[in-house]
Amino acid sequence: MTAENDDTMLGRARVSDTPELTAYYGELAGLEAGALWTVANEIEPWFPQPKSVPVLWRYEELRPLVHKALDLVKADDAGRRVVMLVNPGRKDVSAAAGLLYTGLQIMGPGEAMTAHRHQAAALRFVQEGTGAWTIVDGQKLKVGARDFAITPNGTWHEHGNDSDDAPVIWQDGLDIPLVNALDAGFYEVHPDLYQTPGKVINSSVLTYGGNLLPYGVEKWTRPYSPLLAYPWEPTYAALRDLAKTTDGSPYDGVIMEYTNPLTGGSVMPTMSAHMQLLRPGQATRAHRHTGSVIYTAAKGHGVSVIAGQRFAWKQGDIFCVPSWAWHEHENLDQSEDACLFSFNDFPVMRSLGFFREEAYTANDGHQPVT
Ligand code: 1HN
Repeated sequence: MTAENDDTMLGRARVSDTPELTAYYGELAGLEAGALWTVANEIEPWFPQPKSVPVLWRYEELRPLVHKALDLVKADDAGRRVVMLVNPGRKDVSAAAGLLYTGLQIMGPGEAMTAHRHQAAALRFVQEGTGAWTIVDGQKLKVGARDFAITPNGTWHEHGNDSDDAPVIWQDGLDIPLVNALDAGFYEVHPDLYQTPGKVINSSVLTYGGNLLPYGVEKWTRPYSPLLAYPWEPTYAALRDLAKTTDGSPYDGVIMEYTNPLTGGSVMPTMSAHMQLLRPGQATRAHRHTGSVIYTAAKGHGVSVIAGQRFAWKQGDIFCVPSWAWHEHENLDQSEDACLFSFNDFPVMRSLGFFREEAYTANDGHQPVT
């Protein structure tokens, strides 16, 4: 018997219905009130009980349907042409897991969309295509496959694809379900519909991308990273270099966080992102923590066990780890490394004092697969 259904236990609600109580509950309901003990165990669980379930979305299966949207809707009619990934337990809030939203956005050759801004913060991880650009608060950024970019909350943004022949598909990650859970959402269309970008492309990468603190630039006072894009090549090189100096984490392999270069903290106040490298054949040990994570296989192929379920992934696939779910990863290639991109809500969990982490100690650190 587990603790949560042990109704003999003192200190937890254990009141049985009687005709008098049922009538009493009816009287309370009539006054928009209720008896706490009828819901206490549900609203104060022993440990997190996420409605989100582990899910893997196969890129190979989604890609043709994402392409279909190109013919079916104009980008600006749709606002954004996105196929969102919906957790079966979180359909009501359009979340992929917990309070995180994700989707695959496609932009056709030559397409350009109008600018808007909103309370939700966004991030992008490019799946394919060479022509992607975005303008974030007047800064034009060009991003290629496996690049990571941020659109912090409140920044004007518009996107497009300047390739003449190939679509761009990138993954959007947003904290919309969080913003909506807190009833804090705002949305505005740009008064001129389009921004006028500065002349220098990728200016924040040129300013802040070099491991050196620039002098003589405008003092940065905003609560998010001044570096808005993180190209794949230096990210991968950093992981390979780190792998030469350390075994890394037993749970995550060689893992690095995309950081605000001025603070060393997360890129934005509500969402953080990582890239991790699993050595050929490496199998990590299981752990769990509060906070939800959405992963994208950036390189290679492997398998992750999440809450006892086995999910095989290859480049492009997206999967989620709900809060407090045991999880471990394995690179199935014996000669090549594998990389996982991920984003999460850890900055929220940490700043509210909700972050907890635990190692799986039984069975050499590996979960039984059901
Ligand atoms: C948004 O602004 C974008 O700017 C993509 O590309 C997806 C999903 C919900 C709300 C705003 C974008 C979005 C979004």
